[in-house]
Amino acid sequence: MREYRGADIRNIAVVGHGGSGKTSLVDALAFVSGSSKRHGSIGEGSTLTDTAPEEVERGYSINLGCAHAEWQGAKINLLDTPGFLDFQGDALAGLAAADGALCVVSATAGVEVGTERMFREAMRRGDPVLFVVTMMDKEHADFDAIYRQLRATLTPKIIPIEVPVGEGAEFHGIVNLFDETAHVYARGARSGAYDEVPVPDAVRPQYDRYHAELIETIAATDDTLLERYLNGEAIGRDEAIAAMREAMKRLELFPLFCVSSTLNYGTRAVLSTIVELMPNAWEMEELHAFTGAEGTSTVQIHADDAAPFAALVIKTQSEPHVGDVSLFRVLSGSVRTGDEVYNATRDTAEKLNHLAVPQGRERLEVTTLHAGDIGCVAKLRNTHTNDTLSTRSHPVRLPQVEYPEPLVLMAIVPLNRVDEEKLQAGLHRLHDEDPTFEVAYNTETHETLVSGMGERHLEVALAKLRRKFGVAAELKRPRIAYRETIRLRAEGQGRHKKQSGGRGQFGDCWVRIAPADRGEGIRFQDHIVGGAIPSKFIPAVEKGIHEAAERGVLAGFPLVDFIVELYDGSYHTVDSNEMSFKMAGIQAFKAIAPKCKPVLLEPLDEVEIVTPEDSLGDVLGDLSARRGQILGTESADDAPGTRVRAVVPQSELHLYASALQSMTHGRALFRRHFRGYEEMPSDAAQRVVQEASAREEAHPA
Ligand SMILES: Nc1nc2c(ncn2[C@@H]2O[C@H](COP(=O)(O)OP(=O)(O)O)[C@@H](O)[C@H]2O)c(=O)[nH]1
Ligand SMILES: [Mg+2]
Repeated sequence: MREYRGADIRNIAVVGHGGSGKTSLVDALAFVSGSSKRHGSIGEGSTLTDTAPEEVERGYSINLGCAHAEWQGAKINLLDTPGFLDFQGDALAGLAAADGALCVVSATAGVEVGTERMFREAMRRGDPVLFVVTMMDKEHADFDAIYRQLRATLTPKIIPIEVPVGEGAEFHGIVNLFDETAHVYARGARSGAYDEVPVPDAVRPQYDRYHAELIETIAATDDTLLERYLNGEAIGRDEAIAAMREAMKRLELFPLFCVSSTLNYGTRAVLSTIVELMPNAWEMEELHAFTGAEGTSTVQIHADDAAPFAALVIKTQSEPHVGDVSLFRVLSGSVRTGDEVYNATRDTAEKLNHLAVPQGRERLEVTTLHAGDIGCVAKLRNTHTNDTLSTRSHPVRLPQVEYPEPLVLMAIVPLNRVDEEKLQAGLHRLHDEDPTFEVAYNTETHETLVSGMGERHLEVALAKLRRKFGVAAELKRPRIAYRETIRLRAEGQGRHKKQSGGRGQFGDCWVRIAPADRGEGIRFQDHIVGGAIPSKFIPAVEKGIHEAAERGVLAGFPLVDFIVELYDGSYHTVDSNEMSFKMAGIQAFKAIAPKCKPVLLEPLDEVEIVTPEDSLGDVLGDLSARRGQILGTESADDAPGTRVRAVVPQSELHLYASALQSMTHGRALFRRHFRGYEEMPSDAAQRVVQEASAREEAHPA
């Protein structure tokens, strides 16, 4: 592999809805450039970038994949991203590592949720976008219709720079609107080779219309060009291209293409256009990175070979027999194979043995990588997704990819109890690879909880656990960490007395229990006067009450938010000890708490939803069926639709993300976070109490 410098590198994220043809396009582009030797297919599981068994089996992308196409003296790094929302973490990482996006739209499905979402994300990042209509060979493919739909739903700044010759089964070429030539493909050949011919008569009217529109649109982005255009002067190809390139950087124009990846028609034109119109790696916007361990000051990062080395790890992935493979983008400086670098995020030294560039799963070894390039390396010791690699002499931490918070929560248990430790280790490795997959332990319900972007995400995590870490596990509906509290004040005695042969046990206390504010926990007050209980035994009473409260009185959940006043008691000089007073504390709690009108508390989340207008009624109705309390609705500013904020019991939110997506056809945005505990309505509480006593009967403690 040749050495490439930033000016000859293009980093392109291929984004769009799941199933729109991204992986097939990446494969076709690498193949038609000659950089990949075979033309893979999804059906055969032989594409460059869908190589994990989980991807081959399911037929869709899960992990960020990276391949490259060497074309016209440049190297195009293609970051193939997963389209499903469940795996959007990797799609966001792909966008973050690229300087521009290729937004893929299927000629038959058109604009879908994932198209919109990824286009908006690219806009937010300020990245230029090329649109590609794929699957032009499929029945009912309709380029004009897709073009109109794109303009109507995404932006009117989309403009075709080529048009198809034929559509569906008749698709056999493209006409380039800049060059006034057509590429016509021999039927059945899939090599990507074509004949260059004059614009066929059948396409002439379409050519004239689109050509005029293109030139007028480009002229409108530049005052001098516009003046000449209005004076009726011709605008040459090169100046039109130059103006388009600048307009793309300002997000004022988005060119549109069409291809068939299966037949390899139109793919070379996509490569040439990427080289010609997309920014090179040296044009990257300046970044600010934190210096030193405290990260108090920042330093500018330029794509400059002479600057100190700094690279962001976009993705790590552990593979059986290979170990961890880290994919990274060099943002400044260059690096040579065998170099020792410094992971400033974790304060560890790492050695870059066998530096390589990825071609799908294959790694092609290189001696040097320059600023702006994307490379990979295996077997780093302690480097994970989103870490920065730099040098000991110039340690920096680069801005990290911001991942969305997980939306779906499940409990996980190993099928075989002896695998518990392996399960924990595997789960933490999965989190290191994929920050949108989180692991936690709930000390109240004693469950290991995993959370992710959707059910599919968690199911794939199970499959990875089994394959990579040899643990079979299952997902369960998580238990809700209910709590109990009291509504009334009461008092009473706890007395523990035992006389069995030798030394006896004696503890006696008088206690008052009263409600406290939500979130106060247990507040213990010692009001003993005159040494009715010696002070050394008082902590034992408190301990006993805590222990008893932990077991609750209604349904076995910890009882919280109350004040305990210890106001009297008695002791025995010989028989009293700490144990006896702890027992007395337990007795006191058991005797008094039931008289205090105990009630159940349930955990509530605050949820924030952005829903399209036409689903608002359904979303609100569903929230109230879930005992949700609407806090407010307003029109959203960051996405089309209405923002709804509500407080909903956690027990009603199980798999809510999935329900919401099916209610809104995948167009809703959703966030949740823990809000606090509130008293449960009595009918709902009744059910929880009944379930608890049924559990108690089945498995007595
Ligand atoms: N006929 C036809 N099918 C295609 C084309 N590109 C992709 N496909 C098929 O569309 C499906 C989805 O493609 P894939 O590349 O996995 O889409 P992705 O999810 O966006 O990566 C697969 O079954 C592909 O074989 C194309 O140009 N023509
Ligand atoms: Mg894919």
